[in-house]
Parts: sequence; C-alpha cells; structure tokens
Amino acid sequence: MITLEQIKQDFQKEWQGMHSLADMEKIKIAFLGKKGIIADQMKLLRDVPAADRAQRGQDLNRLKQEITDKITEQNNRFLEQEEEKLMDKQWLDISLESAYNLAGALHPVTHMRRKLEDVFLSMGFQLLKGNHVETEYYNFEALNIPKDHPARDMQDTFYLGENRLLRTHTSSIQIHGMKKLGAPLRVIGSGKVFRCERVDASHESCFHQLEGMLVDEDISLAHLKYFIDTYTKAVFGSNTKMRLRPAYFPFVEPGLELDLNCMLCGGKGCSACKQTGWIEVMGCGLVHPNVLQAGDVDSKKYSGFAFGIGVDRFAMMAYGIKDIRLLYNGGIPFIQSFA
Ligand code: FA5
Repeated sequence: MITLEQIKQDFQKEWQGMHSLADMEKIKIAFLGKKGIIADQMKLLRDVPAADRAQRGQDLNRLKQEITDKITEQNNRFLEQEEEKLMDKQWLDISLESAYNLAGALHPVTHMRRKLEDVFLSMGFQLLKGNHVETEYYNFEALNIPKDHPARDMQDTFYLGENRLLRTHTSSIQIHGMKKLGAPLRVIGSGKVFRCERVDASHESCFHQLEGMLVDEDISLAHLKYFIDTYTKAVFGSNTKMRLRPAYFPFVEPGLELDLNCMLCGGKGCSACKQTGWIEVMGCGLVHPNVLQAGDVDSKKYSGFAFGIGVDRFAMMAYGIKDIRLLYNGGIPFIQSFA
C-alpha cells in the first residue's frame, strides 16, 4: 500500500518531465488506467482496517479527480497548441488579390439589349417574350413565307419534328403580339435566334435580335424613319453616319436595311464590315397586309412598320468588338473588361 503523499509526489515527478501529448498519455495510463496506480490502490482497500477504509476510499477518489482534472486541462492546452500550429502552417493572407476577380459582369450583348429595350420602353413599346422553339407556321408561313419560298433557304435551322424548329429570327413575335393584343399596338421582343450560317467576324449561328412592331392607322415610312433616328441617336449619339437601303423580306413591303458606318474601322474597311466601310445592323419595312391578316388585324384599316435589330452587331459597334466570335468564346477576361 502506498501513501497518498507518495502517489502525489510520484505524479508530480512524472508531470514535470512531461513534454508532449504522448508523454501525458503514458502518465494517464500509469495513474488512471485500469491497471494504474489508483486502480491498484482501490483494489487494496479490502486490506485496509474497516475503520479507515471509507476515509482511504474517499481520499483516493479525490486524488483521482484531481489528477483527472489536471490531465483534462493539459489535454485542452495541447489541443489548442496543435490547432495554432496547424493554422500557422495553413496561413492564408486573405488581403492578397486573387488571380481572378470573381465578381460577375453583364455580357456586352445583355448590356446592349437592355439599353435598346429601355429606349423603346420609353417610347411606349411593350416588351413581349418570344419562344426559342417555334412552329414553322409562326416562323415562316404567317410571315408570308410559304413552304416552297426561296427565302427559307437563307434561314435554314434545326428542325425538331412536328413542325417545330429553332426560330431563325424574332419576327414571329409580330404575329404573337398582334394575336394577343390586337391593333393598335407597339411591341418589342428580343432574344436568341438560330441559323445555319457560315461563321465569320460578323456572322454567328446563334445570335441576338430585337424585334419591334408598331401598328396603327396611316403608318408610313416617315414614322419608321423617325423611330430609327431616335433610337440610333439614343445609343450612339447624334453624329452617327448611317444609310437605309432597299431590301427584300417577304413580310414587309417596301423592305429596307439599315447600315451603320463601321465604327470599328471608321469606315476604312475591316473584316467585320467586309472591307465595305458599312455594316448591316437591321432589317425593316412596312408590314405586309398578309402578315396583318395572319395576326387577325384588319389590313384595310391598319398599317404598320416592323424591324429586326442585330443586337450583337450593335454591341460590336458600341463597345469596339472587332469579331462577333469574341462574344461567344467564353473568355472570362473579355467579359470582365465590360464590368
Ligand atoms: C431578319 O432576320 C428579319 N426578320 C428582320 C426584319 C424584321 C425585317 C422585321 C423586316 C421587318 P436579317 O436576316 O437581315 O433579317 O437579320 C436582321 C439583322 O440581324 C441583320 O441586319 C444583322 O444585324 C443581324 N444578323 C443577321 N444574321 C446574323 C448573323 N449570322 N450573325 C449576327 N448577326 C446577324
């Protein structure tokens, strides 16, 4: 049997020589383990005279608790130290700038689409939503392009079966708009369109258009010209050089195309404008009576104009983007330069 004083002294001695968690584990086993000193002394209680046994038992329990407390306290200290060491090892300076600025930025086409939409909304146009997947009827037939019309060749696309296709232009919004709202009306609608296209600096197979239509009584080309002047000035300022050329679209009569003097080369000629100094940005014209009728609008009472703006080309001109493919190559630094 060992005296409590002796056990305390032995523990103290061991404790002073303890430097690590592993050392402490050994001390714990030696003193508190199942075969440790305290457990041994507990077993020996039966040899203690009955009068002293209870006291000895209480003293041993108290000592056991003191040692347990000390070990728990030290264990926590060791854990804290370990954690600090780990943090030192994995230290990270969060004030350093990261390789990429991860804040997002709006795509230049989105910037331009919103700018154009705002201009037309301020002129009383209503924004409609179109569908990427259209029926042949809305994309072609209702726009005066019957099945065997050669104009379909210029707008080949993915056919999805059951007379459905990926829309080749936003002009189907004209028919949906008239059917939904009747005349008079002022609507715009924008989004992606899809075509089988030979891709180059100004042509993509998926690009963006913004469609517009105004239907009312006695609408003429003069009204169309007024709106073209107003919205191009709002986007590019009043010194924009542009020209309107006659063009053919089965859904308008007469039909026109709007060219901007190429802002990428100042009109000198570049790959975006195909060395002509001009870039085509919009088709437009007075709505064909067959189209008004397809939209359930009385073509004897009403007339109107419609236009389809190439949003990507507008963005190219406004933001100095020399090649349309840059808009779709997914380059993060390119997009972020528009943040
Ligand atoms: C049309 O798509 C007609 N729906 C526009 C229209 C609407 C005419 C209403 C009359 C009345 P076009 O195929 O020309 O027309 O396309 C219109 C504009 O979209 C073009 O002026 C051009 O700016 C843009 N665009 C056409 N094809 C591409 C292409 N492959 N890549 C990028 N932009 C294109």
